[in-house]
Amino acid sequence: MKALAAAIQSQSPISVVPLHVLPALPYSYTALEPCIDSRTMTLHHDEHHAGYVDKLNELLAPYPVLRKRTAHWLLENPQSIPQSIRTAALNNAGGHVNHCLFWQSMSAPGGVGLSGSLAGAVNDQFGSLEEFKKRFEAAGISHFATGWVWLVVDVDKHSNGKNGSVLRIVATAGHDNPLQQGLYPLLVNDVWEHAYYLKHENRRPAYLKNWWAVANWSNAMDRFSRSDNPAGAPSEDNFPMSQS
Ligand code: MN3
Repeated sequence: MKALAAAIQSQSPISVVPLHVLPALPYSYTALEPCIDSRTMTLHHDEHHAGYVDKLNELLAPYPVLRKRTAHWLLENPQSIPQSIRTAALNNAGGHVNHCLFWQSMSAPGGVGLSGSLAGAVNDQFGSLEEFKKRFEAAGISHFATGWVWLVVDVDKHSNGKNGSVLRIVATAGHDNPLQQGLYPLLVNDVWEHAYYLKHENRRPAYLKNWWAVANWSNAMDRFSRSDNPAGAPSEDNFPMSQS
């Protein structure tokens, strides 16, 4: 706060105020138990996610123009990032964006089930919800090393009314995000070891299977309903990822 006060006093640009912020979890650290333990949630949010936010702010500090851009924008405009920081900025912007959606992709056990148009699309694409879950788990199990597994919608096909083939399961490495491939994410699970190792140790398949108890279908259905906008799906949610 001292630095901020000094900047205001000297009428310096607001560059001392970090743009990207760590949002609070939308539930308590214990809310996802017994599926995900509170110690894992605490470390994952307060240390891992916070670290990506801090590092992103630090990397962008010397670049006033880039500092004004959202993390989503950075992911979708990599060529605008100086080469010297590009890889690190994308990794940390992705870490920020992906974890924000991950927190929103979960809710306390016993939440609403899949229904409506997304249920129809899942049945069209995968045959049944159970078959979709199997394939999603398989994608997470077979993904080598660190990464994420996603249910995404092909926005172009969706907006053209081709409902039979709009959904896909994709896995991404590191902190890559499907937005970088023109795909809009609906639901994501984190398959980095830090997401499950304290409870499940090396048993990633058990983590993936248990995770359905906390999958937030309500959020996925809401995102699906917004993803057929011909102008393109909104790339940033109403989640406080950055200073307004
Ligand atoms: Mn993580």
